[in-house]
Amino acid sequence: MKSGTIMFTFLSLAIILGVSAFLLLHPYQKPDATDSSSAHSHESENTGDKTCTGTITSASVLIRAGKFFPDNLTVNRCTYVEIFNYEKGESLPALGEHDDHIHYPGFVETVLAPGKYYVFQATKPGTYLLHDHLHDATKGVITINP
Ligand SMILES: [Cu+2]
Repeated sequence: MKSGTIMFTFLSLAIILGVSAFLLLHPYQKPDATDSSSAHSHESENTGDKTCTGTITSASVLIRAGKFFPDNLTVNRCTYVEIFNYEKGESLPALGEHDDHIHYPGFVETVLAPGKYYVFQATKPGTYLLHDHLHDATKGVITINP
């Protein structure tokens, strides 16, 4: 009788876990199913051509000794680009020429303390200059493939 009770308890737990897992996983399929890519096409003129789906990839750029490493980075569209401040002082990564910054969709100019990083998703293809606004001699180039 006791082992029967234990078996029943285990089976109940297994069913609860199974249902929970199903309920947890199920909602994640909804955004894809209800994805209306045409609804926002006019508004998203400035935020890249298409939504980003599929595998998440990332790439890193370091600011160190007054330089970007690499100083010329090429990534595929939708890549998450991490900009690390490995300087001893603050940095302020910005896109475009110094004092004539480009407003890239989703890119927020952020002061980085030493050891901090900033991440943005490269949604809009093109070739952009990259500089440290606090040290405008620190320059690089980032190319985002279509
Ligand atoms: Cu600047």
